[in-house]
Amino acid sequence: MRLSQYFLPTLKENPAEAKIASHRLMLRAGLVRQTGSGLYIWLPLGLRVLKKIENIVREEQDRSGAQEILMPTIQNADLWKESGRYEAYGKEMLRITDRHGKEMLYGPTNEEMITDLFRNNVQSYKDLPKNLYHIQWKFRDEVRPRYGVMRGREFLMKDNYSFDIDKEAAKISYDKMFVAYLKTFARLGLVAIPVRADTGAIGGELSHEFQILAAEGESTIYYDKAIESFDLKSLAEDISPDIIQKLQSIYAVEEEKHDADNCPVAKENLRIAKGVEAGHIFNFGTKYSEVMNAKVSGSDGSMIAVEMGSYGIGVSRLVGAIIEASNDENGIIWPEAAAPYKVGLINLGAKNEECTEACDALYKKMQAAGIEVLYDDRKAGAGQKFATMDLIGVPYQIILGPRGLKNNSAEFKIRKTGEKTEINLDEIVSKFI
Ligand code: P5A
Repeated sequence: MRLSQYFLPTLKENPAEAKIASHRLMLRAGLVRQTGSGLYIWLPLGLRVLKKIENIVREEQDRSGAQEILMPTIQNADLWKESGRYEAYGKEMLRITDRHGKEMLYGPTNEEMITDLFRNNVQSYKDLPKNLYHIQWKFRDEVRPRYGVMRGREFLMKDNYSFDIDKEAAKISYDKMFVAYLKTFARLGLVAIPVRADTGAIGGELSHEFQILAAEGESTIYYDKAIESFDLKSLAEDISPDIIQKLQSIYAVEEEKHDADNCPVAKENLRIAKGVEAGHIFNFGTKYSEVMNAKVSGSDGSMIAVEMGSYGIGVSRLVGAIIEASNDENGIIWPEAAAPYKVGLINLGAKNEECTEACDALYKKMQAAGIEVLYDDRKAGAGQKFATMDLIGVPYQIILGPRGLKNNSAEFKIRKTGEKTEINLDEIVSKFI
């Protein structure tokens, strides 16, 4: 993409309404624009990041054996009346009436709809286990939408739902998702601490939140420093049952659950940190299957209410969470996996014909090699170009000017460390593939 043609409205100044780094930077780097309370338009650059994250989430879901479906955003109120949550959900639910006077709602989550899908289509224990997911926009009329996309009213969630014949099988499904989450966050370059959580509006007994450590996170978590020995950022392919068990039993809780007098962790081993809740998983047994009559026939012919779980990742929240965990005074620092582009190519001699020709040729070569490159071909000053590229935060920069061109070389800069080296023009493409 050529920056001269890109719809990238960046801001020089910090927007007054943005209180935390990720919100500020998402506005300044032209990722999103607000269009109403808790409502955001995703601009080209932001949408690329959102899609990258969505795809990583999808790949790990598919790898876990979950199957993708797509349910609508709008739901019938009837199903929620059946489960008893229509009243219980309260003001956070956006209620809508259609032209026939039928009560509808914009889905804040999909337990009811999927339980209905399941009971209408699965009849036997032989068809279990099943695990279905979708990646779909949700709406929650939050009391205080804030921090940009981190607590929006409309937000993108990956949510899936598991169905099992008994508690033992349900725990296996829970653990599979636990592992899928660890892998997802590790691939995004994040440290996500599994924290034992309350089940709130979703209900049930067993639940973990995945908290990403970030200085300005909304949650305060208390955890045993032993968790640091797990190197959550670079988890290996196979996560053994032993590791799952250890991670699930290590002390890690939210502030409300921490009781200083009865804490099992010695004071010197206790860590207190701020976090962003990026994911939340629940095992809620037969809470929905009982009331909604989602039963299958067992091997002896008896009807059994299925054991269920639900699992959510805040896909749009993750964009903010990653920035929160990875930025500096100059802007965003994207981990490669989530970066909108891998390389930023800066033409320092946009008014110099020879230099522009060389940059154009390099840009074409990189594109042909499949490298995702953002090309700053604007007729602007060097300072402005450096600032923009740093603000956007692509992991690598290639800076080419008339002087370097004489030696057939450019500058190669790593955004994260600021480290700069010289690179021969002929070696650039192979560096990135
Ligand atoms: C699990 C999947 C659920 O809704 N039902 C289906 C369960 N869980 S949850 O914890 O309430 O939400 C899952 C994740 O969604 C993100 N999230 C949000 N993101 C942005 N803005 C919001 N207002 C918002 N609310 C929830 C979080 O990442 C949460 O972990």
